Amino acid sequence: MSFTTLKLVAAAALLSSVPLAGALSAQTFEPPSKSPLHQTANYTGFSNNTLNDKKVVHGKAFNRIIQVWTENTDFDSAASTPIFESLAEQGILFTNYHSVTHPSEPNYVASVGGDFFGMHDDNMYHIPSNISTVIDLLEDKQISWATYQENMPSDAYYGYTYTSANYGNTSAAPYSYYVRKHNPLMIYDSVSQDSKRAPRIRSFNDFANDVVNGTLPQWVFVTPNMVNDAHDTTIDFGAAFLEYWLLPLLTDPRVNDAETLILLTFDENETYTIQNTVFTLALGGAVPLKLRGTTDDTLYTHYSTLSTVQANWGLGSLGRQDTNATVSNVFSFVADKTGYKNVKVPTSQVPHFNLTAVASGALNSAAYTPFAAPDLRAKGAGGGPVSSHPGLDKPCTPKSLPAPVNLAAQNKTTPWQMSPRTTSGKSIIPCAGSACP
Ligand SMILES: *[C@@H]1O[C@H](CO)[C@@H](O)[C@H](O)[C@H]1NC(C)=O
Ligand SMILES: *[C@@H]1O[C@H](CO)[C@@H](O)[C@H](O)[C@H]1NC(C)=O
Ligand SMILES: *[C@@H]1O[C@H](CO)[C@@H](O)[C@H](O)[C@H]1NC(C)=O
Ligand SMILES: *[C@@H]1O[C@H](CO)[C@@H](O)[C@H](O)[C@H]1NC(C)=O
Ligand SMILES: *[C@@H]1O[C@H](CO)[C@@H](O)[C@H](O)[C@H]1NC(C)=O
Ligand SMILES: *[C@@H]1O[C@H](CO)[C@@H](O)[C@H](O)[C@H]1NC(C)=O
Ligand SMILES: *[C@@H]1O[C@H](CO)[C@@H](O)[C@H](O)[C@H]1NC(C)=O
Ligand SMILES: *[C@@H]1O[C@H](CO)[C@@H](O)[C@H](O)[C@H]1NC(C)=O
Ligand SMILES: CC(=O)N[C@H]1CO[C@H](CO)[C@@H](O)[C@@H]1O
Repeated sequence: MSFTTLKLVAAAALLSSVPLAGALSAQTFEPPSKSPLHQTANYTGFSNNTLNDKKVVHGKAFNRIIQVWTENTDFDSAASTPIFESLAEQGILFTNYHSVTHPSEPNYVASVGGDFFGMHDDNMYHIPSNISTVIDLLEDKQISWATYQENMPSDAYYGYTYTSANYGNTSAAPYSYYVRKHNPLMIYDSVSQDSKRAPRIRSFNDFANDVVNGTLPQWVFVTPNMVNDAHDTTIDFGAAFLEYWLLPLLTDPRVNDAETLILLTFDENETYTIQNTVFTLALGGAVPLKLRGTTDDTLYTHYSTLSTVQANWGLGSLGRQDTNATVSNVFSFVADKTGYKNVKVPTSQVPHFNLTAVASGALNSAAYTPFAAPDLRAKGAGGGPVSSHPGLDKPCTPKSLPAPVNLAAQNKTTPWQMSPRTTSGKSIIPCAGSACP
C-alpha cells in the first residue's frame, strides 16, 4: 500500500464515522447504492439501454475526459479537506482556475456553450436550437459523449427538479435530489430536443450500466445530486461521496485508463465578495507521471475546459468566450502536446469573475438582448471552424444587437424563461411509471 493509499484509507475511515454538524445539514452521507457500478431504486428509473460507440478517436493528450462538478465551495475549504489533499498528490492542482460568474446555472451553461448569455440566477431557461454547444464540435469528429446526472429519474427528463424518497433517512420527507440547473445540456434545445442526442443525457443508473458494459464515452460530464455535490450539505459530506464514488473508479480501467483525464472542479466559489477561484484537480492516467503532485498557476476558467477539449482533438470552436484568449488558456500539460500558446495574465490583471447581473444577454430579463451569432472568424485552440447551426442568423453579431431592454421593469421575463410548473411533461423521451411527476 502506498503512502497515498494509506492516507486515503485514513481519510475514509474518518469521514464515514463522523456525523456532520451544522444547522442546515444534520445529514450524514449514506451511499445511494452498493457501489457506483450497481444500479439502485434510490435513483428511480433503471437503465433501459447501453451506449454502443465502437470508435475511439485519439486525442493528443487524452482519449477520454470526465468532468465531475461539485458545488459552492471556496478554494481553501476544499484544500484543507483530507480527501482533496490526498487526491492532489495524484494529480495537478490548478491554483488559478476560476468559475465565470455566480450563481450555479450560468456556470454550467457556460461550460458547454462558451457563454452564459447574461444569466444571473437559477431560473428555468431553454436556449434555442440555433445555438451550438461542445456537442456539435465533438460529433463533427465522431467523438462519443454523455452526461450522467445523479437522481435524474429518466433520460433527458425535462422538469426543473425531481423529488424522490429520502434514501439517507427513510423517516424524513422526500428530497429534491435532482435539479435541472446543474444539467447543462438539458438547457440547450440543440441537444435536449434532438431525439438522437437526448438519450445521452443519462442517469447514474445508466452510468453503472455503461461502465459495466465497457461503453463509457469519450467526453463525459458528471453531476452528483444536491446532497452529494455539497450544495445542500458540507464539503465533508461531498468528500464522503467522492470517497464512495470517485475513488473506486480511479482504479477501474473501464473508467480511468492511461488515456483518461478526470477533471474534478466546483461550479463556483461560495463567497461572492472574493475572487471566484475554485479548487480544481486534473486526475487520471493521462496526467503525466512527472506532474503528479504538482500545482499549476496558469489562469484557467470553465472556458479553458472547452478550449482544452478543442485543442486535444483538433476540433472547431463555438466562437464565444472559448476563443477569448484571456479566459480560455488550455491546460498546460495539454497545450505542451498540441503546441497551443497560452497567454500569461499577471495577477493584477486577472479579470473579476465574481461579477453578477452585469452582462446583458438573452437570458437576462433586466438587460435583455436577442441571442447573437458567434464570431464566425474566431480561431479556437483546436484550429477548426466555428460551429454554425442551421437557423443561425449570421449577420446578427454582438455589435449589431439593439440596446438591452429591461423587461423585468415591465413585469416580463425573457422569452427563454419558462415556468417550472408547466414544463415537466416536455421531455422528448416520454416519462413512464414512477418517473412521471
Ligand atoms: C438506498 O440507500 C440506502 C442508504 O444508503 C441503503 O440503505 C439502501 O440499501 C439503498 N437501496 C437500494 C435499493 O439500493
Ligand atoms: C475562494 O475562496 C477562498 C476562501 O476559502 C479564498 O481564499 C479564495 O481567495 C477565493 N477565491 C479565490 C481567489 O480562491
Ligand atoms: C426506462 O424506462 C422506464 C419505462 O419507460 C422509465 O420509467 C425509466 O425512467 C427509464 N429509465 C431511464 C434511466 O431513463
Ligand atoms: C430523520 O428524519 C426525521 C424526520 O425529519 C428526523 O426527526 C430525524 O432526526 C432524522 N434522522 C437522522 C439520523 O438525521
Ligand atoms: C470580487 O472580488 C474582488 C477581489 O476579492 C473584490 O474586491 C470585489 O469587491 C468583488 N466583487 C463583488 C461584486 O463582490
Ligand atoms: C475577453 O475576456 C475579458 C475578460 O473577461 C473581457 O474583458 C473581454 O471583454 C472579453 N472579450 C470579448 C471579445 O468578449
Ligand atoms: C436564434 O433562434 C431564435 C429562435 O428562433 C431567434 O429568436 C434568434 O434571433 C436566433 N439568433 C440567431 C443569432 O440566429
Ligand atoms: C407586476 O406584478 C406584480 C405581481 O403580479 C404586481 O403586484 C405589480 O403591480 C405588477 N407591476 C406592473 C408594473 O405591472
Ligand atoms: C447492451 C448490453 O450489452 N447490455 C448489457 C449491459 O450490462 C448489463 C449488466 O449490467 C446487461 O444486463 C445488459 O444486457
